Amino acid sequence: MAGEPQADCLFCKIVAGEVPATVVRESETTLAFRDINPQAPTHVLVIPKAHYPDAASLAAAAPGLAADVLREAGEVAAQEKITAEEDVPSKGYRIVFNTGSGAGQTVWHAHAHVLGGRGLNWPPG
Ligand code: IU
Repeated sequence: MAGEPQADCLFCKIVAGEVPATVVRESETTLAFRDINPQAPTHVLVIPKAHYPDAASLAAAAPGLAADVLREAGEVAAQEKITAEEDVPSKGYRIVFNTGSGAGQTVWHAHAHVLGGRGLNWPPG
């Protein structure tokens, strides 16, 4: 059922405390932890505790929860001191939801990547 924990889901196991993670923030509905393979000085994943396979299905089924994830992504950026500063190229951050294997999604539990701490190129690879 939508939102229910999935036995074979890595991020559900992190939420359950069965797999370790370096948690940087937690709310009633979300968890934020450091990516094990960081692509920038700050690389934090923000997930809903409930299981939805990707961002679009999360937003469709539980829009309030999708908003919680986005708000927490902003709080992570503030906590990590990577929010935008005029004329400081290493400031500012990116929120990314890889969606589908062709776009790089490897874990089928919705997650926002919060990336920053260096200048970020556009377009992304
Ligand atoms: P993706 O957008 O689905 O590719 O993101 C999954 C991320 O989960 C990826 O950046 C991995 O490095 C990260 N990750 C993790 O943080 N901890 C883990 O145990 C595993 C993957 I497996």
